[in-house]
Amino acid sequence: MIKSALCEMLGIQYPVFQGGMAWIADGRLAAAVSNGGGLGIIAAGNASGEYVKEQIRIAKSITEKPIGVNIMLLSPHADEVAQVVLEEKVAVVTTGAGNPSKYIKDWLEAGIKVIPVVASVAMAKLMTRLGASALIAEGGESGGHVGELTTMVLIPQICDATTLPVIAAGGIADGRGVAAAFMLGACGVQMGTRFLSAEECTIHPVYKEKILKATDLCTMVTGKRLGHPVRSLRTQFAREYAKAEFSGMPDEALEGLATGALRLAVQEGDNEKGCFLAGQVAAVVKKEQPAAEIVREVMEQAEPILLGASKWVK
Ligand code: TUI
Repeated sequence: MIKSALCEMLGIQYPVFQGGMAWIADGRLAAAVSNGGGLGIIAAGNASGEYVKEQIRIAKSITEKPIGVNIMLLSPHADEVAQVVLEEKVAVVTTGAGNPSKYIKDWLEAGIKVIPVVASVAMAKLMTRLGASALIAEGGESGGHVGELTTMVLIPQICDATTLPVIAAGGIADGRGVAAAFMLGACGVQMGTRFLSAEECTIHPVYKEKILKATDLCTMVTGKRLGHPVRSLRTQFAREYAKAEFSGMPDEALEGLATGALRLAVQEGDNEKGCFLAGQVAAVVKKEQPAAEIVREVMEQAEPILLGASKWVK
């Protein structure tokens, strides 16, 4: 099986991260991925430090392998969670939706590997200068909070801008995507949407069903007007939100519309008021299966392609 520099750096078997999806990626999902040889990542999202501590302990009770925590930097609890990861000495911290500069020194001194998500070359250069261990370059095909550039365009530019290992994210859900990411210069991948179909992923059955039934044009981006564009499934709620964005509705009312919408999707499967975050690649997610099988399967698919068995190469 192919290995990369990332496997050695983190002591993992496969260069596959499970994305830190708010409300979704808990200690059990993360532990299942880590037990499967990838890197499982607990999402802090907007949750408290106490919640994150509990999830880390749950994960540690299920696996001895390294686990990560993702800190969503727009969260009011980001400082608190930053402290919790220090105390709990998790192996890896990833960050998203902002600039983690002020935390990096403390995390590195505690022996934690720091792997920020970057969506621009400027941020990649800054994180490299501050001593980050690796970078996740996430293209706008991803679910949730999205940057401007696509994965295809972003990865080569980030690879040119840094000497650090680059993990590609956004639009990757199978071995073809993994192989493509490696061809663009990445040495690992992060997948979120693909793990929504994991058996250990406890989203509401309605959410899972929507992912398994998704087709090519099933996602859309909303939230640009307030400066936080988010990709989700094109549901009745997403369409109505988009309409409200263009209707001149005041900012506060628009914010109110979105409040709690992700929890309603994840926990209640609420079709009317839920926001079902998903990447464009939802359309290639076809079946429910154990997380460990997902990790192994994508790497088994990628290997022959990367070893030169592309059907297009004569
Ligand atoms: O963070 C994500 N995905 C997310 S966060 C989230 S929760 C949320 N809810 C409502 C509004 C916003 C977020 C749902 N999905 N992915 C990682 C990611 N980070 N993508 C893009 C970025 C990013 C963007 C800007 C990273 C750094 C950055 O820097 C901006 C700066 O400070 O210069």
